[in-house]
Amino acid sequence: MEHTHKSGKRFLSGVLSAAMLANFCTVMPITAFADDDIDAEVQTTDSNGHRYQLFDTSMSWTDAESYCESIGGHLVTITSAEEQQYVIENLLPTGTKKTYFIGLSRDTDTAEWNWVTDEAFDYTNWDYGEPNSTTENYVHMYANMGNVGTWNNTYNFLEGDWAYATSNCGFICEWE
Ligand SMILES: [Ca+2]
Repeated sequence: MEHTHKSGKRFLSGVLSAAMLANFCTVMPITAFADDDIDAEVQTTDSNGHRYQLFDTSMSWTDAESYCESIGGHLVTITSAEEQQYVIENLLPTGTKKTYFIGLSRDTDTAEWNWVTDEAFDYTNWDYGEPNSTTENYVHMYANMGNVGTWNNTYNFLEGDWAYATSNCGFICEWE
């Protein structure tokens, strides 16, 4: 994968025009994102040996989860107060987005909240009054707005540039 990507870069720089390259990136955002975006220098490791990386990039919840999986991880799952505090102290201060997707979503058939890893859902850190809607089936965490670190249920993707829009939402990947 890495080798293919690097040869691809040489091919692109050597042959394609800048306009074509721009088009390539627009059409294939996740592929162009590339697995060498894993950055060992910005990753942090908690006491359980799990690694985390915050991405100040906006995409739908499902695309963010696919992206984390494409680089060997998953959207962050927060299963204890200790892990929540770790994310608040070590990850959120490094980002500029208002909110960050976490790996929690609701099964619309069972109405149950599930972590992407199928870990037990017995720790929660919902903001006051959340989850507040039966149609908001994905979860992000407040970072640079609201009660920092608390969770809000939202939509997979929300257009626009208002506070709750996906354009103001990044995501956090975790590796076991
Ligand atoms: Ca909500």
